[in-house]
Amino acid sequence: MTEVTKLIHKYLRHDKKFPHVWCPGCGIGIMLGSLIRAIDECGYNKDEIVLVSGIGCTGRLPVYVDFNTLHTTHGRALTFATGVKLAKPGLKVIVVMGDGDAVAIGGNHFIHAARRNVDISTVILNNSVYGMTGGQYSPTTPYGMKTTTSPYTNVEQSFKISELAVTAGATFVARGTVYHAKMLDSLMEKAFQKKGFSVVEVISHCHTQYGRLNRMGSAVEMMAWQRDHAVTIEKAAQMKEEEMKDKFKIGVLIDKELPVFHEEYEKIRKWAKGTK
Ligand SMILES: Cc1ncc(C[n+]2csc(CCOP(=O)(O)OP(=O)(O)O)c2C)c(N)n1
Ligand code: SF4
Repeated sequence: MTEVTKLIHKYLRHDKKFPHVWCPGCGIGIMLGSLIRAIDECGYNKDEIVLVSGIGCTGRLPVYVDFNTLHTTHGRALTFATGVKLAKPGLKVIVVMGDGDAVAIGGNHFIHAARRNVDISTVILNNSVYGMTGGQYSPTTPYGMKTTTSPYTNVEQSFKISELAVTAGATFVARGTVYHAKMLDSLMEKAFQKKGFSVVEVISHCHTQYGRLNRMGSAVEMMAWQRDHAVTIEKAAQMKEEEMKDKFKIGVLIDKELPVFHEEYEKIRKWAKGTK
C-alpha cells in the first residue's frame, strides 16, 4: 500500500460501510481523496471535524469517513451545520453538497449562510446534473445540454456557483476540478483554514447520466474536457474575453476578512443578558 493510500485508509470507515455506491470512474472519489489529504495537512484530529451532507451521490460521502458525521435531508445540510457551529463553536464544520443540493433545493440556505458569514467550509461537487435520482437537469446544467428532464435540450441559463458565492458575501471562494487533484488539495486546505464562510466548487463529471446523454465519452474523456477548458485565474487575466468564451476559471476567486456569525451572535447574547 502506498503512503497516500495508507493515509486515506486511516480516515475511512472501510470495515463498515463499503462497498460504496458510486459508479466506477465517478469524480466524487477524487474529491474525497482531496478532502482527506487537506484535513490531514491542516492538522485537525478526527474528533474536531464535523462533516455534514444532504442527499445525493455527493451527499453520501460522509458515510464513508471516520469523523463526526451528519447525513441530513436534501438541501438542508447548511441549516444543520449552522446549528452545530452555534452549539459547538470549537468544532471545524465542513459541508459537502452536490450542485442540486447546494443551489437548487438548498439555494436559499446557501446564499444566506454566505451573507451571514457562518464559520463553515463548504465543498460543492458540480457535475451539472442530479446524479443520484437519474440525471435530471439542475441549476448548473448548461444551456443546450440534454438531461433526462430536458431530452430536447435545456433552455435555461445556468448558475455559476463560485460567482454566486462571491456575490452573496462568502469570505473565501475557490474553484477547482477533479482533474487538477493536487490543486484541489491546496484549495481545500486554504478553505478549511479560513475563518468564515468558505466555498470550494469542484467541477466534476457524471459520465453515467449527463455524459452518456450528451455523448461526452468515458469518465477519462470527461476529465480531459476539464483539463482543456479550465484556465487558472492568473492565466485568464492575460487572455481576451473572446478566448475565455468556452473556458472557466480555476483558483481562488476571493479571500477577504469579515466578522463571523457565531462570534457576533455571542456578543449580542452576552449584552442582552447583561453579562458584558
Ligand atoms: C426534499 C427532497 N426532494 C427531492 C429528493 C430526491 N433527491 C435525492 S438526491 C436528489 C438530487 C441530487 O443531485 P445533486 O444534489 O446535484 O447531487 P448528485 O447526486 O449529483 O451528487 C434529489 C432530487 C429528496 N431526497 N428530498
Ligand atoms: S450517478 Fe453520476 S454522480 Fe452519481 S456516482 Fe454515478 S457517475 Fe457519480
